[in-house]
Amino acid sequence: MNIKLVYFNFPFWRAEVARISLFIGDVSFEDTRITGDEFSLIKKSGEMKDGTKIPFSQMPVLIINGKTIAQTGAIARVCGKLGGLYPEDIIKAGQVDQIIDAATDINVLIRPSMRETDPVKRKEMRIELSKHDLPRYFAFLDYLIPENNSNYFVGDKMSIADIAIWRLIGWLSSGVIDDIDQNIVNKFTKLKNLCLLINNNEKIKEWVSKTYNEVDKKRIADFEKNLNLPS
Ligand SMILES: N[C@@H](CCC(=O)N[C@@H](CS)C(=O)NCC(=O)O)C(=O)O
Repeated sequence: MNIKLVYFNFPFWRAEVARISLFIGDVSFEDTRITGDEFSLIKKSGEMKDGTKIPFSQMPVLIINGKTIAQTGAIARVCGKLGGLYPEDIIKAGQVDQIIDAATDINVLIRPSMRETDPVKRKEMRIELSKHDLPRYFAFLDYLIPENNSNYFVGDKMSIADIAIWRLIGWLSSGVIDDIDQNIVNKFTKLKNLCLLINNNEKIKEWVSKTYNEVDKKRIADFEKNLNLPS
């Protein structure tokens, strides 16, 4: 199988959930990282330089044996299946899907503040997100982690749901987005423990050490420090 994952050169959850699933499953793939200029061309033409069609002109895309698949959730499921991080059981699969869709919802909540150019308005939006919208979603997510010893969202095994939320929260708490509280997850005990569990997974550590630049490695280390602060 010929697999290529196309995204930008940073560890955002939309791409990481797919990259890490393939890495953990030992599935060989081309980890293609495009520049802003290459993306501008894609947006104009709807395709890559080699003629590969990019549906919706958005990233990420997965190209398997020459066929393109867009949309983060669809890509996460395909890579999760290939990497053994997506349950076969139909109910468990639905439980994983609801978390991936929630990650998308959270992303959609944050997007307007990313596009706001007025710094005063942007700050107000971020304060509102930190106070209300994000804690509301985190409380839902925290509630969905069962009270058992595994601490994963579904069953007793890491899935794409855990990786997506770990990376999304890691990004939100990394300080990259001004005015979002870096300790925002700390009072949600199960969610915080989930993030610690994934941060300390040996394969995740290997991936971080292999592919993250020094700035992103430091962000992961700071994330760990913040997660270890008292709730
Ligand atoms: N619905 C898409 C949204 C993907 C998305 O918004 N990707 C961003 C990059 S993180 C993008 O391509 N933005 C440019 C645009 O929408 O024009 C998905 O779930 O994958």
